[in-house]
Amino acid sequence: MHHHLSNIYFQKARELIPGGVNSPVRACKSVGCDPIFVRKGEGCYLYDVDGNRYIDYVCSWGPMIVGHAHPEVNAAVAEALASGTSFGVPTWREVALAQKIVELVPSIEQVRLVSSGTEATMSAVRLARGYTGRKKILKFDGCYHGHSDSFLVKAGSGLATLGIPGSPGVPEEVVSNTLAVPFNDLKALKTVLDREGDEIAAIIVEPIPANMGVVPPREDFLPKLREWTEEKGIVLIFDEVITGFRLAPGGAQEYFQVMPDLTCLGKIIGGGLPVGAYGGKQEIMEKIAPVGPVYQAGTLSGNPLATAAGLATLDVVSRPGFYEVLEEKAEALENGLVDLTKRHGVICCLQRMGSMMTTFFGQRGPVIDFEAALKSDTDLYARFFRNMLEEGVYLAPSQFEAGFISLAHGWDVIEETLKDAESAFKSLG
Ligand code: KE4
Repeated sequence: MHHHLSNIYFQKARELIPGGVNSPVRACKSVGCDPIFVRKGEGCYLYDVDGNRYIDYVCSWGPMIVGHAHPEVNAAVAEALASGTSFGVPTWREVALAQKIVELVPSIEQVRLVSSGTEATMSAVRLARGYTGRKKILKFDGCYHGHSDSFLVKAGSGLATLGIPGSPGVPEEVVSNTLAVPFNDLKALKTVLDREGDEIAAIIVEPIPANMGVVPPREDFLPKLREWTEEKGIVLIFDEVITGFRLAPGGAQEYFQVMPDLTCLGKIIGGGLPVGAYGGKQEIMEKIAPVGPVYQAGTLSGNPLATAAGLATLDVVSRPGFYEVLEEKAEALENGLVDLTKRHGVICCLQRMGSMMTTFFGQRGPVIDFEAALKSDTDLYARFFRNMLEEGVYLAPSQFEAGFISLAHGWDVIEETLKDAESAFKSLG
């Protein structure tokens, strides 16, 4: 397959846009190739500008759980579009989407819609600081919560360390209140909480980290996190931007039956259009303007087209059997891939939760935290990525991301993927 037109677009894009992309991970730098440019998506397929077709396991990094250009989603957006695109005045769809989220996400009593996951997490942390009057926050190495300054800290080394900037442009003062400890490390967490737990406003966590690759929590990790934050008066924030409506209608908190104080959502609730949300206990949410003093705002928050796409998507995922079928297909793909790696002597560790999974190359596993994930053979992953692209399968262009399955991935597509994967494994050499 050739990528002539993609290459022409990429060349032009690099003149006009830093790195030729509007989000760094799309640049495919870590997998040693130039990005394809997509002409359209349909169901589980992407079609690039050169006419190549790919089975898509990125699903726009999670949102497209019902598949690309789902007829009900498209119809809902078209209907909203006919009445205008934005008003800056409350609309009925915002109420309907808020209602759906409150109904489906167990711990959410009130919710505020925003336009991205970053806005959701940034606002939730500000709210927790305003609610507790405390300054410090704690995150876990390898978890990603969007690109607002407080979260861009370098991974902690072993024990908890005060954050040091993880990016130029982030002042030390900003991250000096951000603590970071290894995920799944209750000992390190306990040490920090004993030392300064009563100065911490919030602990924010991806209940199942997907941004270092999929790393399942130890069985006692989330329950202990809940217990200890309760004891210390710390606001527990679940960043469910990925796991929300991915793992179950009620996300990871329903799956594990651990209830946070605040939840951040994004991706799936916008059905591919820009929607983020944060919500939780009414007692906390009431601190947000205009009811309370903690300020947060957004011109396009609750946008009518985005809420239309989100509502149609949540309608589809709420139907009986949706998650069961997704689970069966994901399990079949997992079993098939594991079998192939054994048959072809490829050392890797596949970790899956529901319809999200990561194959850590060069690892026998389990991969329990960021330090372990970093030991992956990223060159081998890059070669597998390029081989699969050539076979017509589009994987996450980074070892440290999750792959996703959608409703539109039929059993024939799972079979086709396994055939392509066998060829890709064979030509790893
Ligand atoms: P956005 O601001 O990109 O909508 O959401 C930020 C965010 C927050 N929390 C979690 C758990 C997330 O995974 C994300 C964004 N995820 C990345 C990929 N894993 C988005 C892809 C990109 O940055 O282009």
